[in-house]
Amino acid sequence: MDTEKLIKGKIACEETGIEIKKSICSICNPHSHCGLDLYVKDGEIIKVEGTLEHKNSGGTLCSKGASTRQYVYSPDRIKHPMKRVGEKGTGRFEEISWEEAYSVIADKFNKLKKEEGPEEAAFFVGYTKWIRPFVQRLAYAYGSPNYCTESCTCFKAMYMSWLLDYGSFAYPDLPNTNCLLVWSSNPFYTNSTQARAILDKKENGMKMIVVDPRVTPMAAHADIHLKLKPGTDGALALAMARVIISEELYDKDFVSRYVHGFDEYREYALTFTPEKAEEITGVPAERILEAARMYAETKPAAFMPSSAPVVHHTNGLQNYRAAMLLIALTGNIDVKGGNVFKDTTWLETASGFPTRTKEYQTPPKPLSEYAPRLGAEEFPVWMELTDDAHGGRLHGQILDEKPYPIKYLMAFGINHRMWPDTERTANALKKLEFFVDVDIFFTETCKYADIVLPACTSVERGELKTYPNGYVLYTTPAIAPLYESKSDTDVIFELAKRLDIGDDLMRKGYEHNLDWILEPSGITLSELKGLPSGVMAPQTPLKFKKYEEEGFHTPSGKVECVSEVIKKLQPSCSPLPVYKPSKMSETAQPELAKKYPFILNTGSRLPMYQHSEMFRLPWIQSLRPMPSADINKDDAAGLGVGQGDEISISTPKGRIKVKANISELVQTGVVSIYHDYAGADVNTLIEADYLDPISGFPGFKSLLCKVEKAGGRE
Ligand SMILES: Nc1nc2c(c(=O)[nH]1)N[C@H]1C(S)=C(S)[C@@H](COP(=O)(O)OP(=O)(O)OC[C@H]3O[C@@H](n4cnc5c(=O)[nH]c(N)nc54)[C@H](O)[C@@H]3O)O[C@H]1N2
Ligand SMILES: Nc1nc2c(c(=O)[nH]1)N[C@H]1C(S)=C(S)[C@@H](COP(=O)(O)OP(=O)(O)OC[C@H]3O[C@@H](n4cnc5c(=O)[nH]c(N)nc54)[C@H](O)[C@@H]3O)O[C@H]1N2
Ligand code: SF4
Ligand SMILES: [Mo]
Repeated sequence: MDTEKLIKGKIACEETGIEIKKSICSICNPHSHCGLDLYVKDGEIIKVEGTLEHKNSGGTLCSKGASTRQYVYSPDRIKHPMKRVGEKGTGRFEEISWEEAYSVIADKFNKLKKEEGPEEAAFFVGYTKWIRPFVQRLAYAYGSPNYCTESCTCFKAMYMSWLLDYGSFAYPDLPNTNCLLVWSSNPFYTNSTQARAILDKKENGMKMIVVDPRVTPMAAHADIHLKLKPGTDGALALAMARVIISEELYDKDFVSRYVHGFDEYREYALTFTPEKAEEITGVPAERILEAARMYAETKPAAFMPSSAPVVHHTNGLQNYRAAMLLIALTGNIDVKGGNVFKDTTWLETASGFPTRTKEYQTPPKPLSEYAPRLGAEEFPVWMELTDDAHGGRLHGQILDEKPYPIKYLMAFGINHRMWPDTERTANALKKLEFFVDVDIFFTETCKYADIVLPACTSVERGELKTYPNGYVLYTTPAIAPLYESKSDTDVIFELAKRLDIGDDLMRKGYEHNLDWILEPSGITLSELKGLPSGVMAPQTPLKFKKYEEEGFHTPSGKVECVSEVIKKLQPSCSPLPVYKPSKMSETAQPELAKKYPFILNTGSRLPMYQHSEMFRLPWIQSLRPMPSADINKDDAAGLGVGQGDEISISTPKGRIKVKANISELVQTGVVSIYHDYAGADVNTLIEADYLDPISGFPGFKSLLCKVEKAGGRE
């Protein structure tokens, strides 16, 4: 065949000079991170396919991954290091060299440390997770306890619920379970490789209960769908507990030996009759009974949580604690096919082999010897259970300077729309004396920075990836970093050389650090580099019922229905997993609900979006009108709203206008909207202090709003 035809057909072979390079898409959930086959010619990606031999994604890609070329070659890419020359927020920047950028940053940070104190600098990492241990170590070595991440609105509150109840995170043992209780997760949109595994299990007879206010692909596959009102999870869980206790379906032996505070919990749970729960949650009592029986009677059963939706409520942490206690009640903890304890390998992923990640992240001196972390006073339970600062307090402390000012911020991918009260966040960023933002794209948040640095994408860098099933790989750049961009790790390890940190390990560079972390696993980076499609790492065999020897890692050594940590550190909150309606709900504020009768549920994931990142891509734009919100067809009819009509959504704090997407998937009385739309940012409608008092997580997923027809159809 002639070469021209082969090139036109994008055939990879010697004649065409087209090579297939292996990489990963790191756009969404780190547990997905699908394999990419990139067809590269003359240093340019000309075609994208999924990697067939990738153990988890098996050749599939979603709309986001399929848009990789638009992502990588986006005109919004930051091309050079830049310094701000105009007013903050106006976006006037001037190109500078990397050398100038590094020396300005190093001089400033070293001076701050010497003259005012390293704690006045905060370090932040946004959704991107792959660099977190390095940034955390850099911050601690520099002397600042204020390393914080986007996980102040994600994952950590769920993790805290596990720690309070069980002392450790307990993973659902999906491969071995016969019944999966999915407490709000929709992996078909958010973690596609997990959805594949669940479909396989369903085909083999696994039962599935899904707790979700909306009809989702996951709910559609469920044997029982508990379609509750947003934020009422605690009441539903307690009613299920009541059924399990009163019908004597609970594991009496386990409970009597290993559960702390059971009598108080039982007494409280017994007040949640299925009928009362029906009134609160909207789930028919009969369905609650059915679900409780199915979960308690099918052995073994596993509980599948999610990082976000349940804890995005003002009573979110306690609601999740209540749901998680169903596991102990039925004796499904630390047993095969139930929820099992596994040590994390790398980046919060338990891949079944040991590494030195924890040691790597441990500060050189106890955290108690540093200045108080962000949120130390407001969120004592967080401080006890986690080792980072509370990013939800970042803007507050920049603005109010209590107990001391935060003047500098070194951020890797910060999006000021991710927190409630966007304007306040922007004002805090404006107030900073020195703000460095490292991002792939020139975002609106970059406009508040003093120095902006161009990061490259996952296909332009080398990255260690470990998956929950023990699959591990190390990517090598498929193309050289575009323009003057660099890998985040180049920036971090260059700063490690230039900052006054005294950390010999960090000075040895990125790859040396990774090898140090991997050392106990016996896997080396050079080995991984020779295996571009990755390898299944040998697994440390799981031991079950470890509690028989070592108890649970809680203060009482048992599963805690009554949390001794809450009792001691936050006595204003109940140590029991009590149910309270959302602070802004019809039950809590009936007068307000007359004026704002809808429940506003924000941020439920859509398959084509990833927070603030994808709106800029033409293929993605073509998939759904932007901005838009889902509203039930009956509500739409009541408001006289047709498909695509403009509606306004308002709260006492503000108003946005979006297009109506009429849907039967969302229940009546609820309006569901994605976050991060620049022209219709739902976080401008939420007060900064609308938070869960224990976790400090924002109540993103239930507040009151008004919906009106705004006029004009497209
Ligand atoms: N495509 C895509 N994938 C993503 C992301 C993305 O932005 N886009 N983001 C990633 C991130 S950061 C996260 S945290 C995960 C989230 O992953 P998931 O938790 O799987 O996704 P969500 O859509 O946030 O929430 C799951 C379900 O919770 C339901 N829900 C909403 N409110 C409530 C409630 O009050 N109670 C209960 N029980 N359920 C509720 C929603 O209807 C939704 O169907 O997804 C990750 N993956
Ligand atoms: N109303 C409402 N608000 C929410 C939520 C909700 O459900 N409702 N969800 C919350 C949750 S769970 C989460 S996780 C957060 C989302 O967390 P965010 O951190 O807001 O997520 P992104 O917008 O994906 O990423 C932030 C920035 O990181 C940049 N970035 C991406 N990859 C890289 C990289 O490799 N290196 C560098 N340096 N930068 C990179 C992106 O370009 C972007 O500017 O939003 C939270 N906010
Ligand atoms: S599911 Fe889509 S966005 Fe997520 S890693 Fe896979 S291809 Fe990328
Ligand atoms: Mo998240």
